[in-house]
Amino acid sequence: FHAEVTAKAADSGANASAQFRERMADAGGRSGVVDTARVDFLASKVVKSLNDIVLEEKVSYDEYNALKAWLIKVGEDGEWPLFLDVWLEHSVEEVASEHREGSKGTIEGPYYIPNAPELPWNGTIPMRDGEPGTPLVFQGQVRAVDGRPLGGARLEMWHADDLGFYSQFAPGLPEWNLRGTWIADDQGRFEIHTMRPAPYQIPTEGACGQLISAAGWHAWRPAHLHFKISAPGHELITAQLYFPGDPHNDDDIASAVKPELMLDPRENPDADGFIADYDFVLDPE
Ligand code: MBD
Ligand code: FE
Repeated sequence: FHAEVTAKAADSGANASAQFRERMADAGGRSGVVDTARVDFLASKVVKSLNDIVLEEKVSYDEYNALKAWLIKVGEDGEWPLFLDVWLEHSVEEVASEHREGSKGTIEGPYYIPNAPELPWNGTIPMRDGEPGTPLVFQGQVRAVDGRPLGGARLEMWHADDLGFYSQFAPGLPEWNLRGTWIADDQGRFEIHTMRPAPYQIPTEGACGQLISAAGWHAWRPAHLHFKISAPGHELITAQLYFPGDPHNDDDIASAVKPELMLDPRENPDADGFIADYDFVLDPE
Protein backbone atom coordinates (compact mmCIF):
# COMPACT_ATOMS: atom_id res chain seq x y z
CA PHE A 1 0.00 0.00 0.00
CA HIS A 2 2.78 2.41 0.89
CA ALA A 3 4.54 1.86 -2.46
CA GLU A 4 1.31 2.52 -4.32
CA VAL A 5 0.72 5.78 -2.45
CA THR A 6 4.30 6.86 -3.18
CA ALA A 7 3.85 6.22 -6.91
CA LYS A 8 0.62 8.23 -6.94
CA ALA A 9 2.18 11.17 -5.14
CA ALA A 10 5.12 11.33 -7.52
CA ASP A 11 2.77 11.27 -10.53
CA SER A 12 0.74 14.23 -9.35
CA GLY A 13 3.44 16.78 -10.03
CA ALA A 14 4.37 15.28 -13.40
CA ASN A 15 0.79 15.10 -14.71
CA ALA A 16 0.45 18.81 -14.06
CA SER A 17 3.00 19.54 -16.83
CA ALA A 18 1.01 17.62 -19.44
CA GLN A 19 -2.26 19.22 -18.30
CA PHE A 20 -0.76 22.71 -18.47
CA ARG A 21 0.63 22.14 -21.98
CA GLU A 22 -2.80 20.95 -23.14
CA ARG A 23 -4.59 23.97 -21.71
CA MET A 24 -2.12 26.39 -23.25
CA ALA A 25 -2.53 24.65 -26.62
CA ASP A 26 -6.34 24.91 -26.32
CA ALA A 27 -5.94 28.63 -25.61
CA GLY A 28 -4.18 28.95 -28.97
CA GLY A 29 -0.67 28.92 -27.48
CA ARG A 30 -0.26 32.15 -25.52
CA SER A 31 3.46 32.44 -26.31
CA GLY A 32 4.35 35.67 -28.05
CA VAL A 33 1.91 37.67 -25.89
CA VAL A 34 4.76 39.41 -24.04
CA ASP A 35 6.47 42.04 -26.20
CA THR A 36 10.21 42.20 -26.82
CA ALA A 37 10.88 45.26 -24.67
CA ARG A 38 9.12 43.68 -21.69
CA VAL A 39 10.93 40.35 -22.12
CA ASP A 40 14.23 42.24 -22.33
CA PHE A 41 13.40 44.20 -19.17
CA LEU A 42 12.13 41.28 -17.06
CA ALA A 43 14.63 38.65 -18.22
CA SER A 44 17.53 41.06 -17.63
CA LYS A 45 16.23 41.75 -14.14
CA VAL A 46 15.92 38.05 -13.31
CA VAL A 47 19.43 37.29 -14.59
CA LYS A 48 20.85 40.23 -12.65
CA SER A 49 19.12 39.13 -9.41
CA LEU A 50 20.64 35.67 -9.74
CA ASN A 51 24.11 37.08 -10.43
CA ASP A 52 23.79 39.44 -7.45
CA ILE A 53 23.01 36.48 -5.18
CA VAL A 54 26.05 34.55 -6.43
CA LEU A 55 28.35 37.53 -5.85
CA GLU A 56 26.86 38.64 -2.52
CA GLU A 57 26.65 35.14 -1.04
CA LYS A 58 29.87 33.86 -2.66
CA VAL A 59 28.12 30.82 -4.17
CA SER A 60 30.59 27.95 -4.78
CA TYR A 61 30.94 25.59 -7.78
CA ASP A 62 29.48 22.77 -5.63
CA GLU A 63 26.43 24.92 -4.99
CA TYR A 64 26.20 26.01 -8.63
CA ASN A 65 26.33 22.37 -9.81
CA ALA A 66 23.76 21.30 -7.21
CA LEU A 67 21.46 24.01 -8.60
CA LYS A 68 22.09 22.89 -12.19
CA ALA A 69 21.32 19.24 -11.34
CA TRP A 70 18.20 20.26 -9.46
CA LEU A 71 16.85 22.47 -12.25
CA ILE A 72 17.35 19.62 -14.74
CA LYS A 73 15.44 17.32 -12.37
CA VAL A 74 12.51 19.74 -11.97
CA GLY A 75 11.92 19.44 -15.72
CA GLU A 76 12.48 15.69 -15.86
CA ASP A 77 10.01 15.18 -13.01
CA GLY A 78 7.48 17.47 -14.74
CA GLU A 79 7.37 19.65 -11.64
CA TRP A 80 7.68 23.15 -13.09
CA PRO A 81 3.93 23.82 -12.60
CA LEU A 82 4.17 22.57 -9.02
CA PHE A 83 7.30 24.59 -8.26
CA LEU A 84 5.99 27.81 -9.79
CA ASP A 85 2.49 27.57 -8.31
CA VAL A 86 3.83 26.83 -4.82
CA TRP A 87 6.62 29.43 -4.67
CA LEU A 88 5.73 32.17 -7.13
CA GLU A 89 2.04 32.24 -8.09
CA HIS A 90 0.95 33.98 -4.86
CA SER A 91 2.79 37.15 -5.89
CA VAL A 92 1.36 37.06 -9.42
CA GLU A 93 -2.13 36.68 -7.92
CA GLU A 94 -1.51 39.60 -5.56
CA VAL A 95 -0.64 41.87 -8.47
CA ALA A 96 -3.53 40.61 -10.62
CA SER A 97 -6.17 41.22 -7.93
CA GLU A 98 -4.88 44.49 -6.40
CA HIS A 99 -7.66 46.54 -7.99
CA ARG A 100 -10.54 44.34 -6.80
CA GLU A 101 -13.33 45.54 -4.51
CA GLY A 102 -15.20 42.23 -4.32
CA SER A 103 -14.17 38.99 -2.64
CA LYS A 104 -10.53 38.09 -2.20
CA GLY A 105 -9.14 35.33 -4.33
CA THR A 106 -5.94 33.33 -4.17
CA ILE A 107 -3.81 31.06 -6.36
CA GLU A 108 -5.17 28.43 -8.75
CA GLY A 109 -2.43 25.86 -8.11
CA PRO A 110 -1.48 23.03 -10.48
CA TYR A 111 -4.59 20.82 -10.30
CA TYR A 112 -7.45 22.72 -11.97
CA ILE A 113 -9.29 21.00 -14.84
CA PRO A 114 -11.85 23.00 -16.85
CA ASN A 115 -15.32 21.71 -17.77
CA ALA A 116 -16.12 19.62 -14.70
CA PRO A 117 -19.65 18.11 -14.83
CA GLU A 118 -22.49 20.62 -14.44
CA LEU A 119 -24.78 20.26 -11.44
CA PRO A 120 -27.90 22.13 -10.26
CA TRP A 121 -27.59 24.89 -7.64
CA ASN A 122 -27.87 22.31 -4.81
CA GLY A 123 -26.09 19.34 -6.40
CA THR A 124 -23.76 16.74 -4.89
CA ILE A 125 -20.18 16.63 -6.15
CA PRO A 126 -19.18 13.52 -8.15
CA MET A 127 -17.68 11.07 -5.66
CA ARG A 128 -17.19 7.35 -5.06
CA ASP A 129 -19.58 5.15 -3.13
CA GLY A 130 -18.29 5.36 0.42
CA GLU A 131 -15.99 8.33 -0.36
CA PRO A 132 -13.93 8.69 2.84
CA GLY A 133 -14.20 11.87 4.92
CA THR A 134 -16.76 13.98 6.77
CA PRO A 135 -19.73 15.36 4.82
CA LEU A 136 -19.72 19.11 4.22
CA VAL A 137 -22.52 21.35 2.96
CA PHE A 138 -21.11 24.56 1.54
CA GLN A 139 -23.71 27.23 0.83
CA GLY A 140 -24.01 30.90 0.03
CA GLN A 141 -24.76 33.50 -2.59
CA VAL A 142 -22.93 35.10 -5.51
CA ARG A 143 -23.46 38.88 -5.73
CA ALA A 144 -22.14 41.91 -7.58
CA VAL A 145 -20.29 44.65 -5.65
CA ASP A 146 -23.51 46.73 -5.66
CA GLY A 147 -25.30 43.90 -3.80
CA ARG A 148 -27.28 42.59 -6.79
CA PRO A 149 -27.64 38.77 -6.71
CA LEU A 150 -25.98 37.15 -9.73
CA GLY A 151 -28.54 34.53 -10.76
CA GLY A 152 -27.08 31.72 -12.87
CA ALA A 153 -23.49 32.35 -11.71
CA ARG A 154 -21.13 29.40 -12.26
CA LEU A 155 -19.16 27.93 -9.38
CA GLU A 156 -16.45 25.44 -10.24
CA MET A 157 -15.08 23.60 -7.22
CA TRP A 158 -12.32 21.00 -6.98
CA HIS A 159 -10.46 19.51 -4.03
CA ALA A 160 -8.34 16.61 -2.85
CA ASP A 161 -9.78 13.45 -1.32
CA ASP A 162 -9.25 12.40 2.28
CA LEU A 163 -5.76 11.06 1.43
CA GLY A 164 -4.73 14.26 -0.36
CA PHE A 165 -5.13 13.04 -3.96
CA TYR A 166 -6.66 14.99 -6.85
CA SER A 167 -8.53 13.12 -9.59
CA GLN A 168 -6.78 13.18 -13.01
CA PHE A 169 -3.42 13.71 -11.26
CA ALA A 170 -3.31 10.54 -9.17
CA PRO A 171 -4.23 7.23 -10.82
CA GLY A 172 -7.08 5.04 -9.61
CA LEU A 173 -9.69 7.78 -9.07
CA PRO A 174 -12.81 8.31 -11.21
CA GLU A 175 -12.16 11.04 -13.81
CA TRP A 176 -14.24 13.77 -12.15
CA ASN A 177 -13.96 12.68 -8.52
CA LEU A 178 -14.47 15.72 -6.25
CA ARG A 179 -14.77 18.13 -9.18
CA GLY A 180 -17.98 19.86 -10.24
CA THR A 181 -19.62 22.99 -11.72
CA TRP A 182 -22.70 24.38 -9.94
CA ILE A 183 -25.13 26.81 -11.56
CA ALA A 184 -26.51 29.19 -8.93
CA ASP A 185 -30.31 29.72 -8.76
CA ASP A 186 -31.98 32.97 -9.85
CA GLN A 187 -31.01 34.57 -6.52
CA GLY A 188 -27.35 33.60 -7.01
CA ARG A 189 -27.67 30.96 -4.29
CA PHE A 190 -25.82 27.66 -4.18
CA GLU A 191 -25.73 24.66 -1.85
CA ILE A 192 -22.83 22.34 -2.56
CA HIS A 193 -22.71 18.84 -1.08
CA THR A 194 -19.22 17.40 -0.70
CA MET A 195 -16.70 15.92 1.77
CA ARG A 196 -14.55 18.06 4.03
CA PRO A 197 -11.00 17.93 2.63
CA ALA A 198 -8.00 16.91 4.76
CA PRO A 199 -4.69 18.77 5.20
CA TYR A 200 -2.55 18.19 2.15
CA GLN A 201 1.10 17.47 1.52
CA ILE A 202 2.52 18.42 -1.88
CA PRO A 203 4.25 15.48 -3.66
CA THR A 204 7.52 14.80 -1.82
CA GLU A 205 9.10 12.24 -4.20
CA GLY A 206 10.22 14.59 -6.95
CA ALA A 207 12.47 17.62 -7.28
CA CYS A 208 10.23 19.88 -5.17
CA GLY A 209 10.32 17.33 -2.35
CA GLN A 210 14.10 17.13 -2.72
CA LEU A 211 14.37 20.89 -2.24
CA ILE A 212 12.00 20.81 0.74
CA SER A 213 14.00 18.15 2.56
CA ALA A 214 17.40 19.63 1.59
CA ALA A 215 16.27 22.97 3.08
CA GLY A 216 14.60 21.43 6.13
CA TRP A 217 11.19 22.85 5.19
CA HIS A 218 7.80 21.08 5.40
CA ALA A 219 5.52 20.13 2.48
CA TRP A 220 2.12 20.96 3.98
CA ARG A 221 -0.78 23.04 2.79
CA PRO A 222 -3.79 23.50 5.08
CA ALA A 223 -7.00 21.69 4.04
CA HIS A 224 -8.60 23.68 1.26
CA LEU A 225 -11.41 23.87 -1.30
CA HIS A 226 -10.56 25.38 -4.71
CA PHE A 227 -13.00 27.58 -6.65
CA LYS A 228 -13.55 29.51 -9.84
CA ILE A 229 -16.63 31.76 -9.67
CA SER A 230 -17.92 33.53 -12.76
CA ALA A 231 -20.92 35.41 -14.12
CA PRO A 232 -21.40 37.28 -17.42
CA GLY A 233 -20.06 40.85 -17.30
CA HIS A 234 -18.06 40.13 -14.15
CA GLU A 235 -14.47 39.31 -13.35
CA LEU A 236 -13.83 35.65 -12.68
CA ILE A 237 -12.51 34.95 -9.18
CA THR A 238 -10.11 32.09 -8.51
CA ALA A 239 -10.17 31.32 -4.79
CA GLN A 240 -9.50 28.77 -2.10
CA LEU A 241 -11.27 28.49 1.25
CA TYR A 242 -9.75 27.17 4.46
CA PHE A 243 -10.84 25.78 7.84
CA PRO A 244 -10.09 27.47 11.18
CA GLY A 245 -7.72 25.57 13.47
CA ASP A 246 -5.78 23.83 10.70
CA PRO A 247 -2.15 23.44 11.87
CA HIS A 248 -0.88 24.85 8.55
CA ASN A 249 -3.06 27.96 8.16
CA ASP A 250 -0.10 30.04 9.34
CA ASP A 251 2.68 28.32 7.40
CA ASP A 252 1.14 27.20 4.10
CA ILE A 253 4.00 26.13 1.84
CA ALA A 254 2.21 27.89 -1.04
CA SER A 255 1.63 31.18 0.90
CA ALA A 256 -1.97 31.21 -0.33
CA VAL A 257 -3.95 31.67 2.91
CA LYS A 258 -5.65 35.03 3.61
CA PRO A 259 -7.82 35.84 6.64
CA GLU A 260 -10.76 36.67 4.33
CA LEU A 261 -10.68 33.11 2.97
CA MET A 262 -11.42 31.40 6.30
CA LEU A 263 -14.67 29.44 6.61
CA ASP A 264 -16.64 29.21 9.85
CA PRO A 265 -18.13 25.70 9.69
CA ARG A 266 -20.74 24.55 12.21
CA GLU A 267 -22.21 21.13 12.92
CA ASN A 268 -25.04 20.30 10.54
CA PRO A 269 -28.26 20.07 12.61
CA ASP A 270 -30.00 17.99 9.91
CA ALA A 271 -27.34 15.51 8.84
CA ASP A 272 -23.87 14.11 9.57
CA GLY A 273 -20.97 16.52 9.21
CA PHE A 274 -20.67 20.28 8.83
CA ILE A 275 -22.26 23.29 7.15
CA ALA A 276 -20.28 26.34 6.07
CA ASP A 277 -21.66 29.61 4.68
CA TYR A 278 -19.72 31.88 2.36
CA ASP A 279 -20.74 34.53 -0.18
CA PHE A 280 -18.73 35.55 -3.23
CA VAL A 281 -18.81 39.16 -4.48
CA LEU A 282 -17.69 39.69 -8.08
CA ASP A 283 -16.26 42.91 -9.55
CA PRO A 284 -17.70 44.22 -12.81
CA GLU A 285 -15.57 43.41 -15.84
C1 MBD B 1 -2.13 21.97 -4.29
O1 MBD B 1 -3.22 21.22 -4.03
C2 MBD B 1 -2.28 23.28 -4.32
O2 MBD B 1 -3.50 23.77 -4.09
C3 MBD B 1 -1.19 24.11 -4.59
C4 MBD B 1 -1.38 25.57 -4.61
C5 MBD B 1 0.04 23.58 -4.82
C6 MBD B 1 0.20 22.23 -4.80
C7 MBD B 1 -0.87 21.42 -4.54
FE1 FE C 1 -4.95 22.24 -3.87
